[in-house]
Amino acid sequence: MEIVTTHKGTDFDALACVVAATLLFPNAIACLPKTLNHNVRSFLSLHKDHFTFLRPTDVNLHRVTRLIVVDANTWHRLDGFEALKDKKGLEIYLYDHHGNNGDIKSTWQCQQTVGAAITLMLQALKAQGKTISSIHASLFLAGLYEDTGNLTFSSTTAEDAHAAADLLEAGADLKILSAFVNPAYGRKQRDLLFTMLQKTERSNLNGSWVSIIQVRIDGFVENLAVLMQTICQVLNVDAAFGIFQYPAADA
Ligand SMILES: [Mn+2]
Repeated sequence: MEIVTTHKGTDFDALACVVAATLLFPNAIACLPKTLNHNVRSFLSLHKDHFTFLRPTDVNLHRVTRLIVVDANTWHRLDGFEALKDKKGLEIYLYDHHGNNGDIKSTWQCQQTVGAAITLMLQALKAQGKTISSIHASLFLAGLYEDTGNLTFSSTTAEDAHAAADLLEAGADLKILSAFVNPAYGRKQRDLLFTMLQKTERSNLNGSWVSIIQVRIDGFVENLAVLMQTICQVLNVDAAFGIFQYPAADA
């Protein structure tokens, strides 16, 4: 049995890669971790008819002969597969864009530091001459845009931009994208952003503007990375560091 899986806290790039892997490997069964990002959950709740996913607890690990890992390169980021680490005869295929310093020892890998892992999957799909439906193209472009900040992050490569062009040609729906990528802040995030902006100071370190903000948070708040990006833009600093203190740490 062939399983494709990705990292916990699944974002659009990871979800896009899992779906793309099922197109590349038609016998592979897609398995998503228990924890999905908020926007991925909302996307799937609306478009669930297009996709079928197993949960890690549904997989009989004894029967897995090939594990396809996408958008991740360490065992602890996967959900429920660590027991396969030393399984004899297991094939592991890896598609990832996080560099090759992970602890998953693959039998075959496609690793390249591009802006989004979906770019690598799309190159493979293109090489196999596979056609992409418009719902798949929309999901893939959501992954690509999310991981590259709409092609503006410095990690973006020409390959990512080519992949975006191919997806628009395949009928990616930008309306679906804008509804799910960078959704409006929820109340918790807005409150936290407000608190953080009141606490910020900019300092100049060897010619670079830096801001360090320490804040206590009440329970789990999603997408802290997106919040930090906003802080960076609003304060116009080169780097911002957020130190988030959970109530449990006070005990
Ligand atoms: Mn990614």
